[in-house]
Amino acid sequence: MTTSPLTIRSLSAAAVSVPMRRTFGTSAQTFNAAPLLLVTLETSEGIAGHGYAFCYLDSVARAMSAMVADLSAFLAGQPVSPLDIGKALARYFKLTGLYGPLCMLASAIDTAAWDALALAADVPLATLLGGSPRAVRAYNSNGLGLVEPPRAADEAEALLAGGFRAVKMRLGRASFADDLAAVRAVRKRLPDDVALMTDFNQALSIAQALEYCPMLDGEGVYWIEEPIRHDSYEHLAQIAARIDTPVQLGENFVSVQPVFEAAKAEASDYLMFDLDRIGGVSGWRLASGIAASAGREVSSHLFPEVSAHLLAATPTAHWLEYVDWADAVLEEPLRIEDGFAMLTDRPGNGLSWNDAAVEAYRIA
Ligand code: SMN
Ligand code: MG
Repeated sequence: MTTSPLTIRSLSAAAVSVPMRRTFGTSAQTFNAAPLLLVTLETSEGIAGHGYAFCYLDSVARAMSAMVADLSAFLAGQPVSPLDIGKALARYFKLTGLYGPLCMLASAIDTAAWDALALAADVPLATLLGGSPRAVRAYNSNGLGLVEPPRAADEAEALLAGGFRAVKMRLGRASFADDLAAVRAVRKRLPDDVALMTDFNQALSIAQALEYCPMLDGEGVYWIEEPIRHDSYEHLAQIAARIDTPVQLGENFVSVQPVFEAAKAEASDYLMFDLDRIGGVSGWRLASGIAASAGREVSSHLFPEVSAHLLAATPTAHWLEYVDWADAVLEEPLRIEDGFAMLTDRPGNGLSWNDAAVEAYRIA
C-alpha cells in the first residue's frame, strides 16, 4: 500500500478482437468477435491501472488506439486524480465533443485511474467506493441474439449453466409476430422463476412500440429495454405508462445529464449504466446518486468485471449484465457462482491483461 499521491507516467493501449463463443445478433448489428480497447495507465510509483472499452467495430478500436499516444503525452506528469483528469479531458475534447468513441476512451482512462487508486490503497474498488466485495446478482447476456424460436429456446436453456436465474433476449425482428413467437418459445422452455429480460435496441417506432409493447404484458417478460430511440424520453414515458412490464433504459446515456433528464421525465421504470458511456467510475458514482434520489433500481451494461464493483457500492443495485467477452484477454476472469458474480478481496477493479492472449488477438 502506498499513501503518497500517484502521478501518471504514461498511457498505453492495445486494440484486440476477441472471438465470441456464440454469434450475437441484435436488431442493429451482428457480432462474432468483441472489438476491445485495453487501456493501461502506468504511474511513476510503479502501479498500473486498467480499463477497457467495448468498441462495437474493429475500426473504432483501431482509431481509439491511435489516439492514446497523444493523450499519454497530454496527461503525463498529472496526479492520478479522476476529477482532475476528467476536467483535463473535457478541456482537451471541448471542440470535438466528448461523445461516442472519445467518451469511451475518456471513461476507460477514468476507470484505469480509479483502479490505480484502489491498488495503491490495497483494497478492492468496491471497498474504496464505500461498499464491500460481495456476491452480485447477474443475468446471462452471452447470447440470445435474434435467432429462430426453437434455437432461441435451446440457447436460453443453455444460458442457465452456471446457475443463472435470469437471461436476456434481443427483439426487433422485421415482424413483431416473430418476436412474440420467440418470446413464447423461450418462456415456455425456461422455469417460471427464471427472469427473462428483453431488449429491442431502439428498433421500434413510437407507433410500433405503443402497439407492440402492451402485447408483451402477460408474456412473463421481466423488462423491455430501449423499445424506441433512447433519448425520446416523453415517448418512453408514454410507453411506460401504458404497460405493466417495466421499461429499462440507459446504456446510451452519455455522461450524467441524461440520467437526470430521463428520471425527471419518468422515461423508464429501471435505469442501467454503461461504464464507458456514463463516464467511467466517476460518472457512475454521480449517476447512481441521481438514480437513488429518483427511486430507480440500477443495472449495468457490459463490463461486468468493473460493474460488479460498482453495483456493490450502488445504493439501488439491481442486476449485473454478465458477458464473458473479455475473458480470453484477462488474467483473472470474473468468477460466476450460482448466477452471482463473486467479487474477491483482490485489490483493484479485477482487470489485468493476459499478455500472450493480447498479442494473439491484437489488431492495433
Ligand atoms: C448490446 C450489448 C452489446 C452489444 C450490442 C448490444 C445490448 C445489451 O444492448 O444491452 O446487452
Ligand atoms: Mg441493451
